[in-house]
Amino acid sequence: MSPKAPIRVAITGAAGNIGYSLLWRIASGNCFGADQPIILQLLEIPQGMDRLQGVVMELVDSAFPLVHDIVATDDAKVAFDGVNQAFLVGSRPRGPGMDRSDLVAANGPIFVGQGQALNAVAADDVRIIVVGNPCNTNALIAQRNAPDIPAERFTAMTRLDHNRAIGQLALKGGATPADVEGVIVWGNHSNTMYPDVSKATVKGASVVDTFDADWLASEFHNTVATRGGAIIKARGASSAASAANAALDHMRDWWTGTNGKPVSMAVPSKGWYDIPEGLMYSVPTICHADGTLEVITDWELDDAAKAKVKASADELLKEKAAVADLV
Ligand code: NAX
Repeated sequence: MSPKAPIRVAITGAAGNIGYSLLWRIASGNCFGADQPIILQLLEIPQGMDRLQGVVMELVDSAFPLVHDIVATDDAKVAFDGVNQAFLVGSRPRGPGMDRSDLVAANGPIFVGQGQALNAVAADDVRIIVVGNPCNTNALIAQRNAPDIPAERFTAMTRLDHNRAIGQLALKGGATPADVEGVIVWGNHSNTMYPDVSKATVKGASVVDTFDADWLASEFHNTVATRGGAIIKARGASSAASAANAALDHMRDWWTGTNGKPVSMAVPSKGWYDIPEGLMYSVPTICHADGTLEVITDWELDDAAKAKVKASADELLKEKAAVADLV
């Protein structure tokens, strides 16, 4: 069989903490397969270019057989030229005294420019994950500024929340993550997210039937929703390797398919579950091997779950209103 042609993979914020974990996993074939050559197209802001050059030197020194070329640039149109897979990681972190709406307003313009650049130069088959926070609304902004790219090619990352939920259930249940199935995180990547275990199983047994209901309602939910802050407190730095791992899981599943199993992905709502149309909202999503994403639209939600789904949608509506001029 003749070797595969390289695909172009863009990573923004490539000199940052998540980039530093993500790049090595992508370059070693963990995302797109051990036989899929890649061209890395790395974007930074001008102040990040020295750090990025250091990262490129280390990538060269890693001598990855799959890496056919590395582009390092501070120009989004160069980074996204012909790109097939885009990881939008770079954004401004939350500074002292900034609340969520300040963060939305500070980062919005970045995603206007990146959406426009993707629209102008990306490959026809481009697939995009937004990791940079607030990722759901940033993804919405990029998508609205890329009218020629089908909306469903834009997604935002809730996979870290999904993986955190699996990790907690495995720990509590004396199981491994592979034993945990059917967990879905709904909504915004924020503490309004809803980690739904109504259909989850551990070693085949229903979580709702076999786990302590109080633990599920309080400690489990809080641990998943506030894990990012707990990691900053313990480590003195925000989650980076686990975030990179989650981005990889999200894009690898989209690349290979999930064999009919749903995973958590924020995708543009079509109005299912009364989630306002267009919001980037995390829902149970099956990835098909042909690259299409299928949202499960008949998942049963009780009244309490519906209220949580609505609360997260309401938060996203507020974020959208804060950037109304950009979408
Ligand atoms: P870092 O501050 O280490 O790195 C971010 C990098 O992005 C920096 O090198 C910076 O120069 C660059 N950058 C900033 N603006 C840019 C632009 N316009 N174009 C290109 N590059 C730009 O942050 P890191 O720890 O890597 O986190 C990156 C983003 O991921 C943050 O927004 C963070 O909040 C978000 N996260 C999202 C998660 C999720 O689950 N969706 C979880 C982890 C993480 O908190």
